[in-house]
This record gives sequence, C-alpha cells and structure tokens, in this order.
Amino acid sequence: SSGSSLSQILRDEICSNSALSFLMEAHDALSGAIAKRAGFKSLWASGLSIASSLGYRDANEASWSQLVDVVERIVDSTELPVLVDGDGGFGNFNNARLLARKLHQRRAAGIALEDSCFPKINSFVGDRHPLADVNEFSGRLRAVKDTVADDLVLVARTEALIAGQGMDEAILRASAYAAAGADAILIHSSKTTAEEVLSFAAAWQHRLPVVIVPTKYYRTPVSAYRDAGISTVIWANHSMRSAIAAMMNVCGRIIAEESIAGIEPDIARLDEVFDLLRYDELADAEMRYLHLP
Ligand code: SPV
Ligand code: MG
Repeated sequence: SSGSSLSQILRDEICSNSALSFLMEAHDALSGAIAKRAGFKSLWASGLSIASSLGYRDANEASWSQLVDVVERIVDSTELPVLVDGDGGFGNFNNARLLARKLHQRRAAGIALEDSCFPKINSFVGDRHPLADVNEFSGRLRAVKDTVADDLVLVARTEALIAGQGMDEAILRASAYAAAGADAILIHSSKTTAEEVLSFAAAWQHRLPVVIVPTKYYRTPVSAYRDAGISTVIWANHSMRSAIAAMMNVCGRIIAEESIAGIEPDIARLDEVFDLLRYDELADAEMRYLHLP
C-alpha cells in the first residue's frame, strides 16, 4: 500500500540514507502543504504544535484520537511521510500499541515515543520531568514493535538529559531502547548549545541513527551535525510559532487601524490559498466529471 511506502521513505531518510535529513513541523494539513511547497520531503507532526493549534497545553490534554485525526488530514492532504510525536504513548504498553496501530491505519510513516510519565508536560516547561522506569518504557517499545513491525518507523526518545539525569543515564536508556527494537534514538536537550547532544552522539557511536531537536540550541550550524554523523534534524515548532507571530501582528494592526488596507501586501493572496490547496485540480475534475445541463 502507499502507507507502507511512505514508511519506507521515512525509514530510508532516517536509517539508511547517510545524508543529514530534515523534518519540518506540521500541525494541520495547511502547514503541511506549505512545508511541502517549500521543498521538505518529510514532516514532524509535533505534539506541541498540534496541541497549540487546538488550544490545548502540551500536557496530554488533547486525546490520542484527536492526534490521530489531525495526522490523518496531514497525511491524506500532503502524501508526505509523517513522523508523529506520540508523546509517551498515552499510557502504558497497551495504550502505546493502540496508538501505533491507529497511526498506521491512517498511513503515518513513523512514531516517536518518549520515556515520560502520563500526563507528560512539554520538555521546556518547568523543571519536573519524571522519567518512566526504563524496563516499563522498553515494554511500551516492544509492544509497539510487535504490533506494527516495520510498517511504522519507531523512534525512541529519551528525556534523560531534560530530566537532569546525565549522560550515562541517557546512554543506558538509549541502549535499552535499541535492544527493545527502536529504529532510531531521539536525544533531547534544553541546553542553548549543542554540546550535550554532540557528546551523546560521540559516546553513542552510531549504534542506531540519532535524531535531534535543536529548538533551544538554534544557533549551531547544521554542518556540526553532519560532522557528528547525526541522522535527522527536526525543526519542531517553527510553522506554529511563525503563524502566531503573523496572526498577532495582523490582529493588532486591524484593531488599531480599523482597516485592512494596510495589511493587504503583508498577507497571503487568495490565489496563493487556492494554489496551495489545488483548486486547479477541482476545476480539471469538473471538466471531466460534472455534467452541466
Ligand atoms: C514537539 O514538537 O512536540 C516536541 C519537541 O516534542 S519539544 O517541544 O521540543 O519537546
Ligand atoms: Mg512533543
């Protein structure tokens, strides 16, 4: 099916292809279409961005079924491989494997699961990030692997550095997750330099591909990641944050100016909206199918 081929494309990007890969955040089908138009080959369905667009906190306030519905729109509309942020899997092994099966049914290409406890809180919020027990979390990964096999790329994310548990704990956990069947390791860090993730990569020695999320250490050039042999970079929330900045600006100006005249040159033209969402295809289809009396 085309579902398994999207998964195969993502697997090649993350696991086979030695070039550095980039996943762009999408939180709905429109942001997915914009990323595709820009040239991104794969997407990150960000938990933070999807929650924000729904008006929820990134604290497992949105349900797994709401996540699956958003992912279905992104995949169906873009036909791009989507790595889905599955948080901790919404519970124990049973909830995690149910989520993975549903995401596979909606043609997601991969799932990232993090070793947090339910309910999680965004890694950059506050300082309480209790880690799941390493064996319990490994069970979640094994259950997912046994349910979806290789039809979904399984990215195991450790929050050991976020939780302040240190490099040894991060390596220990990544090793356990590799043994449990993960296809790649996502190492997350809240530091403002890449030092921590680069020392993880050096110690890890390519035992599985490494995925990073440089939201806080955004100044580091990607050449540093190429040199370190990192597999994949996730630009995790930048469409959502740019949308917030743009909408705040426009709403502020319209209310202050009591006019839309000034902002017209600064917003997308309607023909850009129609172009992004392929209104031309509908016109073509009408020519073929619509019998006009
Ligand atoms: C997300 O995009 O939801 C992520 C990345 O998980 S972060 O917000 O950095 O934790
Ligand atoms: Mg997340």
